[in-house]
Amino acid sequence: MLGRRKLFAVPVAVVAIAGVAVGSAVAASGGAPKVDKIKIVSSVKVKPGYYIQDGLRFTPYKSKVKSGGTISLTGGKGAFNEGPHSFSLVKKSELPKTAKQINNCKVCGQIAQEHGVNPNDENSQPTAPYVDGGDGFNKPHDSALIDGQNVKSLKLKVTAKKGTTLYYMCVLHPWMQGSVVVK
Ligand SMILES: [Cu+2]
Repeated sequence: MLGRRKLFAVPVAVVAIAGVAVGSAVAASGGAPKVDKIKIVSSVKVKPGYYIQDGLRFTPYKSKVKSGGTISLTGGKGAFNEGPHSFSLVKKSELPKTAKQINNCKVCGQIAQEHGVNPNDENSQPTAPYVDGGDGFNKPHDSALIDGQNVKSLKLKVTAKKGTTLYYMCVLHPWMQGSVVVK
């Protein structure tokens, strides 16, 4: 079992989600929008004396969805062993690329705060499981939380225009990243 790594100011435990209702980010019923399935998977590789490699990630790394369609996010075995996750749109330039950027992920703290987490209070709870302005997933900082218990899966309506590439990450595990091309 992995210890929880403290990667930024907001403790992972803070993001326990209580009784989350399905919100405005969910695709409207009626019709059959194309669904893009993204899964959170977990794998750990250890080389004693050298390193532990955390293979927690979104898969596929790159995917496609129709504008107006839905991203379906679920977690596989072990996906929540290191706590909940966020699916957060960010600007491409905000994606951390180095260990230093992962350990000092500014956008991670910002998005956690947009979910209602108080960075100065370890017991602070997110008040907003969805941060999307009510208009679906179309811009940086649109974000949703998934914890594998209260929220076992997410269905996120993608309202970004055709031709857009959405870059996303988990603000709790900043190496978890991916992109979705909107067709
Ligand atoms: Cu995560």
